[in-house]
Amino acid sequence: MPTDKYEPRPEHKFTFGLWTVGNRGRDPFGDAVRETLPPVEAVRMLAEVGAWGVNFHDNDLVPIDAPPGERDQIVRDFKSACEKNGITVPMATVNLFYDPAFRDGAFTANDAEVRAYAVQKTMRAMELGAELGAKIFVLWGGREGTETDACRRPDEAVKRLREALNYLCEYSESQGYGYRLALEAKPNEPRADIYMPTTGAYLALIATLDRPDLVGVNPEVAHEHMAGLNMTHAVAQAWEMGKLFHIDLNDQLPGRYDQDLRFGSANPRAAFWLVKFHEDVKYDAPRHFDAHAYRTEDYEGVKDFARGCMRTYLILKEKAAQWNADPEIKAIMAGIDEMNSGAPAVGEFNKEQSTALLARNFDRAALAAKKLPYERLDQLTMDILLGVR
Ligand code: GCO
Ligand code: MN
Ligand code: MN
Repeated sequence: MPTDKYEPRPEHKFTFGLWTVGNRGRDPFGDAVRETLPPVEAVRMLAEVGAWGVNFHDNDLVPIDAPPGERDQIVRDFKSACEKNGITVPMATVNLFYDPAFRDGAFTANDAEVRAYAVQKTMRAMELGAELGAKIFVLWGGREGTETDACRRPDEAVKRLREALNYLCEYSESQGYGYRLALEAKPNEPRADIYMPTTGAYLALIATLDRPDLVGVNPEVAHEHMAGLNMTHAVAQAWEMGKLFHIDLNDQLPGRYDQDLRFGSANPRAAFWLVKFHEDVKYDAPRHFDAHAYRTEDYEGVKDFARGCMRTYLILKEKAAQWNADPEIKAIMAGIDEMNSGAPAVGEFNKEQSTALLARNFDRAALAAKKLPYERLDQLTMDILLGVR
């Protein structure tokens, strides 16, 4: 059999959520178009398309009102399906948005009983994930937000969120789960405005937690693009801070509803820089596709969707290597590097050094005349992306 160089392999750590391949195509205007996909079937499908892992919300696997006996049977069956199919469970999460109890939020709800229930539900979801071997726990506060800011002072919401996160870190440690918590920002949908709208907002919150070492972020392409932001910049900042614990790959056009498109299908150029960044820094955590197939598809089409996500990633990975090895690009980059070689721009501050800096003369005309061939550089990038180079 010819080897396909875009074939997913375990070292790529490609994962999908039960809710992604199991998405039934329901939207606010229309009902489901696909039958329910039982979790063990989803695992079989993921193995068939070549994925490495599966992730789930507590209730993707165990119905919210399942009695304990039923829960345990479901977990046993799922575990054996994962083992049989060679599928791993690197991440688990909790659904704090579907049930009407969370209509005013979960950790930030005004009702203290709802907040307690949300924490309890998360503790149980942590246990479920740990039973299946998950080491990353994602928290996406989908309902943590408002339609009217009359309902609470937004700084109160921040305090409640911090309190819940501190509690859950302690709980995870006391249970020996060894979780790293990955916080996922989104600007809106399903709420008009969600607290912590960007990855940057979460990075700032993490520094105020009792155990910042245990907490990082899970940036999502669609969420940054909904806010009109540059996903790669958000990811790079998280990476630089040692906080890129997980990633949600998909795609999204600006100014639309929450699309969850196949990775790279809306803005392949943005996807290219994102993949290039991951590969350049040797990112080694799971690459999770938080997307779903078009509503037009049956489950064969869902496989096409899943294969497409991974294939696009691997094509862009190859393009990134081509970019790095391209002689003309290398020459331009060497010219850029040269401007940055030699003495540091300002160096460490001290009195003497600052006096010298104040006294230094800069030739502004010479600075403004230096060549910055970014047009050529970008066109070379486009030539590579469009396949003519
Ligand atoms: C969304 C989010 C979710 C979360 C998931 C994990 O827009 O609905 O991206 O898919 O990633 O709930 O916690
Ligand atoms: Mn999303
Ligand atoms: Mn997501």
